[in-house]
Amino acid sequence: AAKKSVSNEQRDIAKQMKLKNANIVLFYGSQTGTAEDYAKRLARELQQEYNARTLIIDPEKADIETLSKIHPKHVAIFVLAATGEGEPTDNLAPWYDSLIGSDDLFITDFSDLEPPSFHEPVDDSDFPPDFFFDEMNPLSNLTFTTFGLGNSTYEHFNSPAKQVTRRLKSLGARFIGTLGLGDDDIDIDDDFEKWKSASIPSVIDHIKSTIDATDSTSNMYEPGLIIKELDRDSVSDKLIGCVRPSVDDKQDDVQFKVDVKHPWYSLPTHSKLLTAEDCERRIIHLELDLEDGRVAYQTGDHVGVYPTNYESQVRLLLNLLKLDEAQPISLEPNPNSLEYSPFPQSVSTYGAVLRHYLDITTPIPKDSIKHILLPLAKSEPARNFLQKLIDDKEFYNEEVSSCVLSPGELIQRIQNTEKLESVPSDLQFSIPFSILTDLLPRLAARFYSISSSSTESSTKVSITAVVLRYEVADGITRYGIATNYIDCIHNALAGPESEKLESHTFTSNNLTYNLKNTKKHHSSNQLAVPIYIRKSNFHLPSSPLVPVVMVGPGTGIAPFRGFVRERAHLAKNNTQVGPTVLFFGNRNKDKDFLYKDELLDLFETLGAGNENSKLFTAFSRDQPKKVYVQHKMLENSGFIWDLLYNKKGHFYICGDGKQMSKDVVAALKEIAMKEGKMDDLEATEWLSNLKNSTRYAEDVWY
Ligand code: 2AM
Repeated sequence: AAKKSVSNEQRDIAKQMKLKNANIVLFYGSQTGTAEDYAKRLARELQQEYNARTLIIDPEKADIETLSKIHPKHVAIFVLAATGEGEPTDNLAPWYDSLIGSDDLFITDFSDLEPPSFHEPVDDSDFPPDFFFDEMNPLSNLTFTTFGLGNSTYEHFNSPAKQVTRRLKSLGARFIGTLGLGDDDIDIDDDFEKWKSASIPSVIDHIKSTIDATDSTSNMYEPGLIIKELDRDSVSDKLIGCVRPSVDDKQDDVQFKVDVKHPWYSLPTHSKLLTAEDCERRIIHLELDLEDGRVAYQTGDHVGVYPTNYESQVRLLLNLLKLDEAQPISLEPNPNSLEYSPFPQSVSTYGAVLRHYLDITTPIPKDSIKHILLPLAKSEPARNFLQKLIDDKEFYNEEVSSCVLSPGELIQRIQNTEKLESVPSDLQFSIPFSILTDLLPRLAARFYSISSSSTESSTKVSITAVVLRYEVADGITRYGIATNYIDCIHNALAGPESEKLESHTFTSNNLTYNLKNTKKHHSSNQLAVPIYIRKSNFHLPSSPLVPVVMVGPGTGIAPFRGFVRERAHLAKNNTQVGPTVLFFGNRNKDKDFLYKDELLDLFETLGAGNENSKLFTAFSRDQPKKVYVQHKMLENSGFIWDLLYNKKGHFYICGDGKQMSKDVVAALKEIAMKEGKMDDLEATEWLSNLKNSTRYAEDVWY
């Protein structure tokens, strides 16, 4: 076999580990940043509590072939989230494809690798690893463990974590600890704790000969970024204005791409409030321009939106940490740090970082309080308060989780505790900004099911979102970050033209947003929304003749508006279209019949071409007894059965996955029993066959 070798040092895992003297490498597969954050927190714990030296690697930024070069006395930890129906995340996809698809993948030429010099070789089994190399087991040098983040209500629960683990084992890698299958449907933090107790001892045991107990630097915390304040006049406004949510790169026209790390700044062109003014919920329709179609999508895909934080939380942190929002700063990676805090650009301002890069509203988890906040506390009252949060689960729940206490509010709480006990100001709790950038996760994109049709309008994408706000305690309201930002864009569009160009402060609910830095659309000074498209498996059948039955109450209507528009568009252009059936439900016909006139029109068109194209609605709160979409399905069981069973139609559900989708599936089974004259077992089997076929698709959220 040809010997494989790599030249690119930065993509070589073993070389990067050596550079950092690391004995544990953590790989994360992360879509929205959760798995990335877990990896980061785990790395911190391994450093601070076990003297390990860790390195976190984004699989997208490393060559999988170099897994075989990891030192046999070191450990790799995979923290892998599942996305969609149980698919790998975008940043894991290239590795996943090569792992599952290729036999001859791993490097077998180790000549470019020197034996490690940082620790005395303990015995003969130390490097060079080609000594070990075994053609049949190319990963026999690798020792690893895995924690997956998934949701058991999805068909393929934690599939990436399971598949990667199985494949690495089959390639000769040694698995230690247990396979952690975190379940978001129950309590993923708890699963993580259990997995750590079961696996970390084996990890530490494996690397113990490489831990230098005398090395006091290994557990010494160094911030991931070196942040310096710059002279205001030396920095061009242009640089500060950049808002790229993630690492690296110049966007040039030759290699133009749009993905999670390279959002497209889309112009919002049109928006509409879909609910009545007196409706307790606001549901917004927002259209975004994709311009010349350089950003492509398919009906049924998802759009990721990068939100901006609202001002009250931004100002709170600026005030507590005594920072000037307009102060230009440089952010450079700290070569001495084991922290993982990649930053997309080297110049910004305190204000821009807080508005666009950091998640400043998600509560700080207990382990971060322990590893980052506690060491910063200089006063007795602060230490006592933080220690109590760490030790007393109930106290933490009360003070932090149940009221969704933001990081700024927590810092304020600490400072208030100090004030009550007259702590002198020089001992007062504060956080250097560089540490704050380690503490807080990055602000992740939020996904929405696209509610437009790419066939009808390939250069325009639309979102249908309910503006999230809820009360957590007496008078304390919490606001969804992205949906309130969308509402703010809606309000900005509704305002006068002049404001759109000149102002950069906009409002939604009681919230104010400063969107100056997102006025970045090419050379113009217009508001732009950073987005990218995520492919889904939720698509119309390729033939327009195939019957489709769609169930989408609430904002679950989103992809189906796209589906229905697409089919009506085809029908208008003289294409024959098969039965198109939609079950839509909401609370009140007069208040939240989303896209009412539009849907009635579209179904008139569809119905004219096919008598079986129908819209069914269920308004739950228009009468004393709840009427839901599944009740309407049961009322029309013969019709549905004929389309699905006899005519081999496709079935789709979109919306709430906690209860609604389960109830709809139960109704489907009931229909099979009634109309197909099946017994319980036969109906279950029919349903499971349908679910495993391409004729069934879900796009649900929790
Ligand atoms: P409700 O809030 O009045 O109970 C969109 O949210 C619509 O879905 C609302 O009409 C809501 O009704 C309804 N809904 C709530 N739970 C449901 C369930 N389990 N199955 C179907 N629809 C449900």
